[in-house]
Order: sequence, then structure tokens, then C-alpha cells
Amino acid sequence: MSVRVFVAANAREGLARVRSELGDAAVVLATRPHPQGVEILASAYAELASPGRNEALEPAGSRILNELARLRGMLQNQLAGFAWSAGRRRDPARVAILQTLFAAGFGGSLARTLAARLPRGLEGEAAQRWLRQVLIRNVPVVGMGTEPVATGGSFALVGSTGSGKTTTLAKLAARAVELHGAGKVALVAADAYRIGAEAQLRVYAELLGVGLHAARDTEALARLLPKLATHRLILVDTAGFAPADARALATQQLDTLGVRRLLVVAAGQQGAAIEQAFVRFGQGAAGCILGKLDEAPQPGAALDSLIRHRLPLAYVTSGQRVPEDLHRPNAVYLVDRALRGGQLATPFALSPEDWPLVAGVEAERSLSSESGPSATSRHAG
Ligand SMILES: Nc1nc2c(ncn2[C@@H]2O[C@H](COP(=O)(O)OP(=O)(O)OP(=O)(O)O)[C@@H](O)[C@H]2O)c(=O)[nH]1
Ligand SMILES: [Mg+2]
Repeated sequence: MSVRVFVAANAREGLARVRSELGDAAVVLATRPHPQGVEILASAYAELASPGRNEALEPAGSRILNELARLRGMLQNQLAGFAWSAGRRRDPARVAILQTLFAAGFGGSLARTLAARLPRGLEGEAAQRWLRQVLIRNVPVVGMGTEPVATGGSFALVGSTGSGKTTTLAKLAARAVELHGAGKVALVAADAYRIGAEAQLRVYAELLGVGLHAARDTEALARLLPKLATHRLILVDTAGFAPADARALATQQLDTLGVRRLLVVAAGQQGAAIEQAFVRFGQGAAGCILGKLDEAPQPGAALDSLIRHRLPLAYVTSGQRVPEDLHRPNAVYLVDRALRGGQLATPFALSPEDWPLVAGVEAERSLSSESGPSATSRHAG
């Protein structure tokens, strides 16, 4: 990679020169003050893929260490390749199960667990059918008649910012009005953080003809709830937070008021973000609502968290329309959607040359815990 040095009077001028000489996709590697203004180290984007180093500047000891690291890396890659071909030869069906799940966005932990449980003798299409059935059986779905709107009670919608809590609440309220009548449904605006949050809810309350109440904090909510006791369904709209925010955990205090939490998760998010939401908002929740399915090309990661956390799925949403885009969950549909997502050709899909790397990591895992419950060691057995 060739690094160019640009000196300019100021950053704006320097960046303009970087772009004009290296192109729009130039990458700035470092900036530092310079007697004439600013010094910018930059490289053309296309050159990033070929890292090199200036050996003349490196001490001999560090060169030897670098060389050893390079040889170690080469050896690991070779072993990964062997492990991959050996695994494929020994247990092609289990490897194919891992591939299907990884491609669909499921995580390694669940993928290994499922692959290890593939009954002996099942191969090819039969193994894939088995996988589909296992996934369908393990998506925890709230049974007909026990869904929150039907059973009634107090529910708070919790989850990350923008996951669709308020819109989903309006959809649930519309469904409840149909079932119990407008007089039996109450909405509570408990989002005291976002400007306009209560106004957003008021629009829906007026459209549906249901009562809207405000509760700024837990104490106010505790005082309000007994006054709403005659209602069949009380829906509390809470503020969204980043899952890592301490206030996310605080939503669990709603349980002490007898308000059950429904976690609203946008199905198209990264697996790690979905998992964080499950951990921080979803512990002990009454159920989950999988939102924005229409925006999720690969809902596998969301199904993964749902299956591992065993949080009953009460509803799914698949669009912005109130109330049309709220549905009861259908495990068959969700699993088929997730598996189809694995067939999408995207730059994020693993290609054949990526698989040996996965196998290499797996092989190392099984070596380091030979007697442990490693899926790879079981595949090989
Ligand atoms: N495509 C799509 N958009 C949705 C869905 N549900 C909600 N939205 C949109 O997502 C955006 C955010 O929705 P809100 O309901 O305000 O989300 P929220 O979780 O209440 O947001 P905060 O209160 O700010 O945390 C809005 O533009 C909604 O119309 C859905 O199922 N699909
Ligand atoms: Mg909201």
C-alpha cells in the first residue's frame, strides 16, 4: 500500500487535494499538525487490500517475530483447509446444516447445537427438511387465544429506539378496540424523553376513540394504573433507549407494577444488536413482537435470539400501516423466510472460499476442548 503525504494550510484544503489526487474513495490514515498547517497521510482505496511494510524501518527482532506470525497464519489456514475438506468428507450433512444456518444469519452457537443433533443417516434434502422442522418447532409462538390483546391486562412495549413500539402499540390498540370496544382500552404515554412522543400517541388515541393518559415516571404510573382498573387492556408506550443504556435495564421495574413487558425488536437489525435488546429489555418479559419484517432480508438472527431466549412471540409487524400490518406469528412462514434469506446473493454472504476459515476456527475450538461439547468434535465422531 503506498501512503501519500499531503501538507496543506488547513484540513479542508488538504482533504480537497487528497480527493482530487487519489479519488473520492481515498482513505485518510492519519492527520497531524504541521508547521505549515496540517499533514494528512492518505491512500487510494484500491490499495488498501495490499498491505505492505517498510522493512528497512523495522528492527531485526520484530522482523523475525512478524515472519513467525506470518508462517503461523499460513499453517493455520492450511490446517483450516484440511479440516474443512476432512469434515465435509466425513460428515457432509452436518456441514451443510452449518452452512445453511450461517448463510441465513443464525449464530454459531445455535448452528453448532442444531448440527450436532442431526440424526445419523439423514443426508441431503432429508437433512435440510429435518432442520426446517426443528426450527419451526422451536420458534416459541404465543398460542391462539392467549395473545395479549385477547387475554387483556397491562402491557408495556419496550425496546430500542425506533424499533416500532408506538406504531405497534397503535396496531394492538386497534385490534383491541375491535375485540373489546373502545371504552375498554386505555393508552398510557410513558415516554417522557422524546419530544413529540405523547403527541404521536394522541393522534392514534383520537383516531381510535380510546382514552389517553400520561405517566411521566414509575410513581405516576403506579398512581394511574388503579384508576384504569375497569379497562380490559392497558397499553403503555415507553421511551426507546440504546440497549447498552442503563435506562434500558430500568424498564424491567415495570414488572413490580404488574405491567408485563412486550419486547419490540426490529427483525432486520444486526444479530448482536438484537441479542443486546433481548438481554437488556427482554429478560423476564411476557413476550416479544418481531417488528419491521418487511425491512428484514435475513431475519435469521432475530429467530436465533428468539429460539435461544425462548421468549414467546406474540405478534409480527410488516409495515407502517395501522392496523393492517400487524399479524399473528406463523412459525412456518418465519422459518421459510429466514432460510430463503440465506440464499440471497449479497456481498455479506459467505462464498466457498470463506468456508474453510469457519472450519479452521471450529477445528481450533475442538482441539482446545477435546473432551468438551464442541460441535465439530461431535460431527467428526
Ligand atoms: N417498514 C416498517 N416500518 C415500521 C414498522 N413499524 C414501525 N415502522 C416505522 O418505524 C418508524 C419508528 O416507529 P415508532 O413506532 O415511532 O418507533 P418507536 O420504537 O416508538 O420509536 P421511539 O419511541 O423513538 O423509540 C416509524 O417511521 C414507523 O412508521 C414496520 O413494521 N415496518
Ligand atoms: Mg415511540
